[in-house]
Amino acid sequence: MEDLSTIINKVQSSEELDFEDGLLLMKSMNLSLIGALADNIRKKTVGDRVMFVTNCHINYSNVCNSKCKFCAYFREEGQNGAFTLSMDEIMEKAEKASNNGATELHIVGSLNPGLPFEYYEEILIKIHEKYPSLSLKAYTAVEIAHLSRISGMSVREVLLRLKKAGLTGLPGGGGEIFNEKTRQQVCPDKISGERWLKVMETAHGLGIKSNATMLYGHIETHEDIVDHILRIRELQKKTRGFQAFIPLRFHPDNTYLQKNGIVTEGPTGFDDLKTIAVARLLLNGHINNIKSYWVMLGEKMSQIALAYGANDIDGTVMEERITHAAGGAAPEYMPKDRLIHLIRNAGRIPVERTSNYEIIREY
Ligand code: V47
Repeated sequence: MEDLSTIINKVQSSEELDFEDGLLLMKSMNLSLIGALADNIRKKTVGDRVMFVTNCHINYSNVCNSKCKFCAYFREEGQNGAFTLSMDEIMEKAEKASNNGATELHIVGSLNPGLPFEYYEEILIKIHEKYPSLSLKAYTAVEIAHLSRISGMSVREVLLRLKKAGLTGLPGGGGEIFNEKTRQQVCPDKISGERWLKVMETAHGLGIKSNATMLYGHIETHEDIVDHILRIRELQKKTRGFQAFIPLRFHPDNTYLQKNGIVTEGPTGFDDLKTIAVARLLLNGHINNIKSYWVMLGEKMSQIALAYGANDIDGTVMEERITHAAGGAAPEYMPKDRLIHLIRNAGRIPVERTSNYEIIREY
């Protein structure tokens, strides 16, 4: 087994881990040691609380011209299953979420060439007008770049307009994997990793916080994973605008990658836990919240990940479509009581939070 003693010493003396350290960790099979290191750092930095939010996803459309090879959610215009929600349908969903006690709406969709900037803006204005206390975590950096392109406004102007309309923060989607060569293979028509980071930098500069994601378990290498996390860390040093990091577990069903025999299976449990743990170790001191997203990891693995460096389990979610289109077997909705039960049974303290990580209630 490889020697991790230098890394153990660095972690214990709070020294920053570098690319080579990250690579050694990713290549290591000593999961219990890596997990224990990450769990220790988690305990030191954020304690025993595990955060969750009462939230609802609204996916406004699946008509998309990006056609990413890992995505089973998108449809072509007019294709069977293609949809775009009307404002009334969106308001119905917002009402249902509000009645169910949601404090956050996670609104994301697609790069639909038929929708103007005003559609996106109106969603926020209408919901914010009617439900001013609902936080609107809406539109990924990829959608923001798309809105800039179709409206002729700069990214800054787009963000300012959306902020005025009621935007609370940006979700972390669309990060995928930054390495240019790998990105070209899995999402050639998406903005580059560099541009994704630039949009986030602009948002952070305007006081709009965001999350960051990484899609793992497809064709990426260990180098790609470490590079991705470190690029997020570098931006975080500059802006302090990322609130959480979320490794997203690839689901292959119905995707181009699976249909063409490029990736036949999703990541194993070992990969899931190691990715969470390595993220905690590499981001230590920079991003405190590491999410184990139950929709993608499943109930059991997301709970176990709490012992491998994670301190946030996302939320009740209600109505997620992206993972479910790709074969995600987790339920559509996790009642608050169930989240609390899972957290307590991991020996931790359940804490309901707002979209921006303010504490609502400790259970
Ligand atoms: O951007 C697409 C990914 C993302 C697949 O910010 C897939 O709090 C797995 O970003 N298998 C959307 N993943 C989800 C997302 C997210 C989720 C929860 C919380 C937050 C947050 C953000 O899902 C996409 C893409 O990276 N994705 N297809 C798939 N087949």
